[in-house]
Amino acid sequence: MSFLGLGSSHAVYWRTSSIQEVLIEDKSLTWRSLSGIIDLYFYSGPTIHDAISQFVTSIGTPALPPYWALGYHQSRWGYGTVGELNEVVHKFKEANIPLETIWSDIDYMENHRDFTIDRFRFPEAEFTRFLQTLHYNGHHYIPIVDTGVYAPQNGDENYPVYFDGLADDVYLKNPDGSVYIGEVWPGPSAFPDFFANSTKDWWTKALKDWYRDVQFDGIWLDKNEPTSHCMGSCGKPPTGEPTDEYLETIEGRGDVNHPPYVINNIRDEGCDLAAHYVAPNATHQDGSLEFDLHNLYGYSESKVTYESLLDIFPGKRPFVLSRSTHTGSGKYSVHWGGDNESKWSYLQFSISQAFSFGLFGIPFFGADICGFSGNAEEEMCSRWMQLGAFFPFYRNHNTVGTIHQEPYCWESVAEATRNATSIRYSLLSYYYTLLAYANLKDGLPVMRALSWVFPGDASLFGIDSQFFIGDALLITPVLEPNTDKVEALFPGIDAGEVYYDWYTMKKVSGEPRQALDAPLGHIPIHIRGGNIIPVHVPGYTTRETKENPIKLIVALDENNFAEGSLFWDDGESLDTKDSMFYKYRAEGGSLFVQSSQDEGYLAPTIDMIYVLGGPNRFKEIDFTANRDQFFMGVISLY
Ligand code: NBV
Repeated sequence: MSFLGLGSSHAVYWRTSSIQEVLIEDKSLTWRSLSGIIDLYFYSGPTIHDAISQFVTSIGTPALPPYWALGYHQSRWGYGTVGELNEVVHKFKEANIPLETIWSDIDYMENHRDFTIDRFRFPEAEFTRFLQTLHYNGHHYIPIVDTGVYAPQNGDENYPVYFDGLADDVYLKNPDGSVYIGEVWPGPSAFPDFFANSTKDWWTKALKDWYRDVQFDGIWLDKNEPTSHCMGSCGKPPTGEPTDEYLETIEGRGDVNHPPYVINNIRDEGCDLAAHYVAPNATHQDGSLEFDLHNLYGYSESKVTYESLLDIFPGKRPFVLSRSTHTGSGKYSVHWGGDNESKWSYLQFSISQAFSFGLFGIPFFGADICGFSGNAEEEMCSRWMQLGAFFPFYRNHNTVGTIHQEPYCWESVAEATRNATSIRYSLLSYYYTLLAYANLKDGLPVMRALSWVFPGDASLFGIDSQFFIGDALLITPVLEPNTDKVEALFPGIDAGEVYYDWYTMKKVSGEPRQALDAPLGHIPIHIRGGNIIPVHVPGYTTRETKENPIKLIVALDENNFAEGSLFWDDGESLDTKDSMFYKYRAEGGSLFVQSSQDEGYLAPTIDMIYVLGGPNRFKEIDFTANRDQFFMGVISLY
């Protein structure tokens, strides 16, 4: 896809899956495409939020993830045994750092083959017990699944997944009609054609059979560009003549692996398009070339996996994390900013990356916190764990061979993580509500650039060092080493906007640009007047948190007005007909609470209201004494 740009009031989208390159020059941007048509869409705005919403609702709004997916995720390439996974879970508990989901990278596989388990390192009884206890305690488990399916070439028939796929004719082919065999971790590997009709049933069966042994809660799709470590069909080069069908398809197109114009493929000095990925001349079942469909591979795999998970968990929202995405992927998968480095520059970059994926309709985004490659350093990891706590997807992941970087590895990082996570968990229902709005209504990103929220202020256009969560929370992370101050912008404060400090609940006074105290372990957060935010007392898991009563933060603006909402359901059903939208409005000294329907999932009682601003400057209204009376209707605030 090509999202060509976002003006102050419009967006332009080039709908294409073709191979492209973008030239960034001083005063110009040039998009070059190797094939296809120029199919342009203009979204007229008039505001930036309107333009984003018009684009995302036209490509399909992002799926609502299950509530638990908002919890903290821990991953590492290198958790090599079930004992090690167990130890990590325990260490989180000991350090009192909330852990929701533990992930497995390719380490659990037998010889790196999909849908297998290395029974030496993950013995059946021990692994099953581990997963049962994990689930009993309200945690979740997500394993990786790679795209390349081991394709035995030497008479080794002991891998039914491959042979079932062969029988069902699910793999990409060579021009001569033989199966395209590239190379990935397991050695010779075939690549499922997720556009082929037969593939979904085969993939679902493989996942279903495997689920009997591994009770996963979601699936992590990797290497689905699709990556292959060698040039072309190296595992078994084709020996036959191209089929008539293939010759017909490429008629007039020449050698699709080496088109006359070469894009700058950074994976290969010679810019060979077949390098590092499945080659462009691989064909799909309907005769289409990988040349034309390459950019849709991750999308098609995410869609099929999403549908397979629906089969395994009927009626429940699937959770799929995908490395490769395309326009519309947000309907089926979420995404991470992976293979980054343990460097401050990547911590900084993750913010603009999140903005981009929000624009692309994938608001549930997070980077590999503390960095994927290289050794994480304490101060950076502390700042990153705090920054990452405010991204929709909150996962620490790193590569094999580097030092461990779980937050409990350093006391200062543990402390910083406890602080930030307790704020995040108190806000889980606020994040969930924003995601529900994105899914059911407007498609808007959760993490928002300052310039989107204040489109009239041109000075904010390049700002990616701060961000809003929804329109209500302003996050000002520290992005540099050796400092205990951070510069914050308070947009519009000189024109009547009101901001309150999250920690003191006091109104901010002064200029739009201010230096804030930010010692290690502290991340400045401000609430923008005009908003009502539902919060919970944080629990150790999302399940515990969600059961806790609601507290409302009513942050009044300069006219003593505020509004907000809460989306409520069971946190997992695909069907949202029983879900509720609660609307809150503070006006003229009263708070009005309404629900979208009379029956459905009832939210917990409201046990406290914090009124920020207004004649009292700060007031607490305590309902803890009559907690079981769900509060609805009108109440006086001052
Ligand atoms: O499966 C190993 C890694 C994974 O940890 C990472 O998150 C992915 O982006 N994977 C890439 C393949 C190896 C890359 C060097």
